[in-house]
Amino acid sequence: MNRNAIADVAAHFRFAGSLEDVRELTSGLINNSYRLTNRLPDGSARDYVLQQINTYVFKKPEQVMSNVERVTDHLRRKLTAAGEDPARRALRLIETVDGGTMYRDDADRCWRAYDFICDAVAYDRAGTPEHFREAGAAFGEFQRMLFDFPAGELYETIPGFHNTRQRFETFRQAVAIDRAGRVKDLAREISFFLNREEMLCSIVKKIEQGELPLRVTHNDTKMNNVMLDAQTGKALCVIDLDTVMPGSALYDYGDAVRFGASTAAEDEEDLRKVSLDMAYFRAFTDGFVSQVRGALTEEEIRLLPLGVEVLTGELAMRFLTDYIDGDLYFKTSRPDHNLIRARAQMRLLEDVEEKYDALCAYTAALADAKIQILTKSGF
Ligand code: GN1
Ligand code: MG
Repeated sequence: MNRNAIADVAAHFRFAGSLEDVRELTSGLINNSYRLTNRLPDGSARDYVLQQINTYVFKKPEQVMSNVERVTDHLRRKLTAAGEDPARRALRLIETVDGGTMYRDDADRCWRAYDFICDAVAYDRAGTPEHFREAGAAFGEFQRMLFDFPAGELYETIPGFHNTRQRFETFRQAVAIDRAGRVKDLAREISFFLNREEMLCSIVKKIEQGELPLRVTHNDTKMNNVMLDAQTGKALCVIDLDTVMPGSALYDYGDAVRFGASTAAEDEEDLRKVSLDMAYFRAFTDGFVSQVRGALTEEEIRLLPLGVEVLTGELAMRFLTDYIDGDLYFKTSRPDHNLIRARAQMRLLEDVEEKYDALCAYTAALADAKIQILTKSGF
């Protein structure tokens, strides 16, 4: 959208100062995001993020906003109680001129705005394992701070988002309908998923059987959804709260490792470059577990690697489903983009499968360490 159209939307929010600059932020695959720079009367600048919520993906944007309001309020209260300044540590929504948090324009587009977190960076890929440890700590802290939030009170903004059984149904339907006439070339890819159905549905099954508890989860824990302080490299804040919902801690952990510990981009075409980097895996796991000890059960910590397998396979299948549907869901920048993404995630899953025993040995040791610590402090 052009600057004037954005300025019209911005006029519906209680921003300080007057609009000076608009830049599009392009890293997300779902919403359209813009960074606004406003000039204040005293000459200083103030930055905001203005986002158009993708209502193809989020059918009930009011429910998204209700979740975001409640979760950010909770985080702000927690941080304040812990003696921290929440300004750069939790997202803050900007009120609309009507006193709400979302503006619906004449074309039925839905908009919301946040303070922009300044002097902070979000990486598409962690530059060092240390950065990734910070991301692990940020998502772990997020999980811990929301430990006492009533998960059942949140709306399910995308029903069945990580319900892989439901995802399989959608996948099968897409294959049967073959809307874009692409199925004929995809026999190998399709059987890849059908051969892994049991593994991919195992978290859902454990939740149903009461082996895994429901928690407040972020559900989109890519490294670029964590803001790090540009100077210190320390984690500040988790962003993109649209998919905060009840879910399993394994989802958040698994999706983060899938994205951040991969040696290649999510849409790498050269599959020889795609693998799971063990140093990054260990770093994230250390950061995450350091924050969630006591909040997660020992069994959850032990099972974390299952989250990596399931979430990698799930996203691979989502990309392939969208390719079969003719690219309706994810933004793409070339005709076979979703197929390339699917293949990269399939390759990554194969590598995770090869390393699975090593991943489990690592989290099992951390889970055991927890018992020791608790026993010691019990004396
Ligand atoms: C989407 O919003 P964004 O671009 O961070 C998607 C995630 C996928 C991710 C893959 C609501 O995330 O589930 O893992 O793309 N979000 C939604 O890059 O579907
Ligand atoms: Mg997102």
